[in-house]
Amino acid sequence: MNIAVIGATGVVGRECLTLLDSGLVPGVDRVVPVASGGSAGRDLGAELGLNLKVEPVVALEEFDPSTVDVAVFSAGAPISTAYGPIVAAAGALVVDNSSAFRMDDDVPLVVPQVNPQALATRPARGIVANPNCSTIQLVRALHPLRDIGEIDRVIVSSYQSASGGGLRGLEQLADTTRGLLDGADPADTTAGRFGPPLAFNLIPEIGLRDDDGHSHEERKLRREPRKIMDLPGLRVAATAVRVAVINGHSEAVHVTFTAPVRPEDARGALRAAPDLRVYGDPEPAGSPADAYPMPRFVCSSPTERRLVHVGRVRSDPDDPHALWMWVVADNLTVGAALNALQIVALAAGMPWWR
Ligand code: 11C
Repeated sequence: MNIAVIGATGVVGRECLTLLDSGLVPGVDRVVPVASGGSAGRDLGAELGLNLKVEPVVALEEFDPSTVDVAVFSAGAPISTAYGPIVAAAGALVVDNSSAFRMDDDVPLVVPQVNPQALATRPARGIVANPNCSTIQLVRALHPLRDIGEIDRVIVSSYQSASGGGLRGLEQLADTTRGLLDGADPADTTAGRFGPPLAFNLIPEIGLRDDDGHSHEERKLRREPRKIMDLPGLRVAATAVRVAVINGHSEAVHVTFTAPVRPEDARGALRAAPDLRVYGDPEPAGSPADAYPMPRFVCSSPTERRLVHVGRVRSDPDDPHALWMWVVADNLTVGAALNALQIVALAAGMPWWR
């Protein structure tokens, strides 16, 4: 398989190269990193210390899509909108990490652990959409709960890290943190990647607000799970918040079922799900990092970074039909690069794969 990574110098593109290096997708012969012209010729394999043979970076304008079988796009919605259909028309399967095509009826929106059947036939437009990072970890935790009852309503509050804003987001957090520790004025509201400074702060708005006051991230958290889980009428409401965490998104999730449920049954269903780690009762906590998932610990272990972590599964004291849970995952890995490459691996195992 010849695979191109579009946006290879960004945080998700680099994560894709690192995961390819680990052998996540079997049978990869050739890796073509593609980025803006300013990065052309860079040796990302050497920069990232990879064993995988990665070709020098190709400028997007010079990229020949007819030479690859798959192109993973992680360069933002405008680039995907402009180049995705061209690359698909040249015969490559496009796996798109942006929001450009996610809600299009003829583009499957896929989380391999949840709706692999969406790839049973080759996507009509040659494009598969990778969901938003906060959606992926949410549906990975919700889907197993369908074994214990019918889900009626979900209310989620997200605590999203700076890396969700890419390299510029990470820089803004680092710069504003350093500035405050060096004595900068905490009342300074100079706009940056996230609008207000993120250091020692949180910002309760991610993406543009609509007329009803919901942000773009909140709309994604409502619409995407409905499509992936094939539950068009599922009631979902979200509050998405950017927090001063380097990497790893966290979510407080309240799930209401149509009949009474028990936390122990929910934990059992979650434990049976693939690539998901469940914390707490009845397992004793060995260290603070084993008591419940926290982004700092989840994202500092190469193995934990590949899992969805669920803790604090508990009943709603006022509603026997409802549960609370706390869900953490690495947004660059589980929430982006890993899911995209698992889509590639799933597609490559399908009868329609050439
Ligand atoms: C964030 N979820 O944390 C965003 C990043 O639609 O793929 C990913 C945006 C997307 O800001």
